[in-house]
Amino acid sequence: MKLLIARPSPFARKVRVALLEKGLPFETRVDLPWNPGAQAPSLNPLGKVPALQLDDGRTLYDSKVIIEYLETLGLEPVLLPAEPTARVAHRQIEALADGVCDAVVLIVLERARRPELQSADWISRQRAKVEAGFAAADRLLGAKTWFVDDAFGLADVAVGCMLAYTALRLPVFDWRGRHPALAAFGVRIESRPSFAATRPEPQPIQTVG
Ligand SMILES: N[C@@H](CCC(=O)N[C@@H](CS)C(=O)NCC(=O)O)C(=O)O
Repeated sequence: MKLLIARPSPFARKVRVALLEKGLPFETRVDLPWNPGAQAPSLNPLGKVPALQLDDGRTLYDSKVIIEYLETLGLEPVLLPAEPTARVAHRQIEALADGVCDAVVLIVLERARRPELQSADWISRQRAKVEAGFAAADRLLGAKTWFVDDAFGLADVAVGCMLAYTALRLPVFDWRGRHPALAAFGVRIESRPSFAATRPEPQPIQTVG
């Protein structure tokens, strides 16, 4: 399997973590989908990473679909339990974490525009989503170790990726000070080998617009 990623991408990181957790061998290709000459459009009509090329010739895109596929392989650990209530809870928290990451991406892109084109209102709107998303994640975690049924799973992977990505791209947001339980969760999850091996790194994007 070949996985197209960008080094900072929280969506690609979710898939990298899932592959590592399940012990599946894969080859990584690094792209920068925002820049001219990116490989992503040749694998995903939406021009986004991650995209996973399977050995049988199929290509899967969108992290949620890729992880759904990986789950069908029947390998431990199970990240998405079959039991409906737990499964929906994992998916809900994944949607929350991915939505926060989408908002952070929009802030990064807005700030990459020429200063006279940037909208402070747009940035504030996205920042409000980030802050509300963190508050919701904090409430959902409560005093637990892991988000759903106190067993490591997809919700934890998604929130772990959200925390590190926000720390990288929006360092002015002091979520650790505001949400100590999430900060402790971040330390806990980053100590897993799958997380330690996939820490997000910045890649420069060219000015947009
Ligand atoms: N819903 C998608 C989101 C993927 C996504 O937004 N990836 C970003 C990088 S973090 C991207 O490739 N963006 C390029 C673009 O929008 O042109 C997923 O979960 O895979």
